[in-house]
Amino acid sequence: MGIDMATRLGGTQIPSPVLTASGCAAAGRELDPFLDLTALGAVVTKSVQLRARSGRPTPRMAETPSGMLNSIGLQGPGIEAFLSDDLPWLASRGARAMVSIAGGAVEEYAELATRLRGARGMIALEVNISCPNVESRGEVFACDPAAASAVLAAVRGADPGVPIYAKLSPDVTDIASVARACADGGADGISAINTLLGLVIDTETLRPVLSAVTGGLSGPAIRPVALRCVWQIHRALPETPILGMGGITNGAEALQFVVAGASAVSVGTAVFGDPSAPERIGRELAELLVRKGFARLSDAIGFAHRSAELTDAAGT
Ligand code: RRO
Repeated sequence: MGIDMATRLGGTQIPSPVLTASGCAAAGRELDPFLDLTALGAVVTKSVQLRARSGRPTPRMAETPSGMLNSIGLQGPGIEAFLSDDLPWLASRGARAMVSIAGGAVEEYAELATRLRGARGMIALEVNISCPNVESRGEVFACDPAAASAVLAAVRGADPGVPIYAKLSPDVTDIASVARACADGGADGISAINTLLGLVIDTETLRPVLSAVTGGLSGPAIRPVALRCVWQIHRALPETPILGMGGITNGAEALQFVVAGASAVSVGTAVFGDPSAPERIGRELAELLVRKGFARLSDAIGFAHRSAELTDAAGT
């Protein structure tokens, strides 16, 4: 329809600003029957660790008003199987992969980045330093700027050869300072946000629904929080690209993230109800941008910040 929807993940150009969100479609196979994976900006894969992991005991998902709570606990095949099976499958489909990595120690992130160096089909790394379901809940790297920076510096030092995004948690007092620490450590971009730590109690059993007690809240319930985080990060670091996510279900909601400062968006929880959602949202976003008179997606990034009447005080 004549609008240029191309954008960049760090230095890498992608044809669409809509990506999947890590953890909501494993390594993309589940979505393949429902949409054209190659039409997405990228498939963001479930966070992979050095070793295979079965995750937390069930129940590990619960419905919430306008959202869901999960405590999957980093279930996954481990980096070896990921490299021999998942990533080659995505590459054989012609899909671009943004590979999410997670670890329990700085050195594990560095080793993962080293193992992934030069992997076919990988166009970016998302460094997940914000999983709320780690065994030691108090030790989320993204809740401490120095720890976050150390992980990003280690990944940068491993030189994976692709843009590196740091995935942040909203469960902090000042997300902009964590984003700045990640950029200083070597992140090319910021993914915002991971889930918020939440709790649901069953009023029959009077016990937490999730076996892990707490879990990560996602879906439309968290969208205003996510949007506020993108806004604050863009204001603090206007040159740093942001992959925005949190409860996006349609093009208008994606547009909110773009004008708040995101150069691309991830769609996660929405795919459970509508597996073709990322493709539909890309179409709807393009239509809306045309209706608003934009010739290029890139002209809309951060547009809401340019309004003359916004003062610095109002913008933070
Ligand atoms: O696997 C999980 O339980 C999980 C991860 Br790694 C994450 O980053 N965010 C989330 O809500 N769940």
